[in-house]
Amino acid sequence: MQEKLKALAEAARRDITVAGEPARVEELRVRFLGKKGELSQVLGSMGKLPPEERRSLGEVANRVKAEIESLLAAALERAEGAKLEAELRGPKLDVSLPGRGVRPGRRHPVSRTLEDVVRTFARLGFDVLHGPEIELDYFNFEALNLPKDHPARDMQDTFYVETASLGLAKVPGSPVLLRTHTSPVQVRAMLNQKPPLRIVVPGRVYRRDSDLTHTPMFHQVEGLLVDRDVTFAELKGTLDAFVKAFFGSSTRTRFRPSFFPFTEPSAEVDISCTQCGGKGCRVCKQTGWLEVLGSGMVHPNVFSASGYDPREVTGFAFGMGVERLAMLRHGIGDLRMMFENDVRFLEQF
Ligand code: 2NM
Repeated sequence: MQEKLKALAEAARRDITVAGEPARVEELRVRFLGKKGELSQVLGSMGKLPPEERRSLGEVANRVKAEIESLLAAALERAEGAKLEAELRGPKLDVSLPGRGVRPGRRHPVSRTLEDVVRTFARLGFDVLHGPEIELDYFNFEALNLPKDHPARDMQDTFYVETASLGLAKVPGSPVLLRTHTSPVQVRAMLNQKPPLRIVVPGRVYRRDSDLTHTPMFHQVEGLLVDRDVTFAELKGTLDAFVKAFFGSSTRTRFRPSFFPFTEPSAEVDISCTQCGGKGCRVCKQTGWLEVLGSGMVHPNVFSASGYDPREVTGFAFGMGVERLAMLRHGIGDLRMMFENDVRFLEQF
């Protein structure tokens, strides 16, 4: 029996001192000290021994048990320390890697273009004005000389707001809609301040239009200059100065007759192609020209509806689409990219 205990102690020292993991230490505790372990087995057969031998054997067994317990405790501490160190050193966390840093964001190409247009007109002496995107039919259409049967006023082309559900049913007379252009802000400006007036109005506008080249929301910058004796020559000079400042000093302009209900006469403004300089290419469809602005002399009816006397003042107005300008400027071929918010697209500007 004594021999068996010595052999047991020997085996325990040999195996426990080399146990490397906490799970292995637990396995050895069960093997040596568990209910059905090796020590229990030796002690189980002690019953048959005479009392004296039993006592001396008991002392030896207690010493062996105490030694195994302390071996296990030491092994467990060692194994857990090693495990923790392995985790800290392991591939999960490399504390020596350089940080990833925070990449700065940037303005959307549409916002940047809009700000550049506004800044250019600010340098020409224009004030910047903003107004509501939810408008009265009166300011958006009626005051701008758009007759009741004009196609732009159709349900198909304009987003009307259901005023009843908003508790706005008592707005006197005028339906409510999402503005289709920023011109209503200019009407509000004329109603609010006396001439002379020199303003640009940037902002979002809404039209029921959605295909390859149209989105239901887009951005416009419109401008208005009113004073005594303003002529078409000043319209041409101002827009030519804008185009040269914005697209480059070698850019040329061309004015073509056109029609808008709120201006008379009206003109489309083309610029020499930013891509080929006017020789003809894919971007300008071989014409050498790109259409970028609408313009004209403010219609007398617009002045009358806005509280200005058309016998005392004249003025010119103009408007442009910001998405289109941004696309021309950066050679972007697909309008939809402007609205997808894909960082791989956005971080190029
Ligand atoms: C355009 C083209 C021509 C325009 C007219 C006015 C107002 F309010 F003064 F009557 N604002 N903007 C105008 C004129 C806008 O955009 C293509």
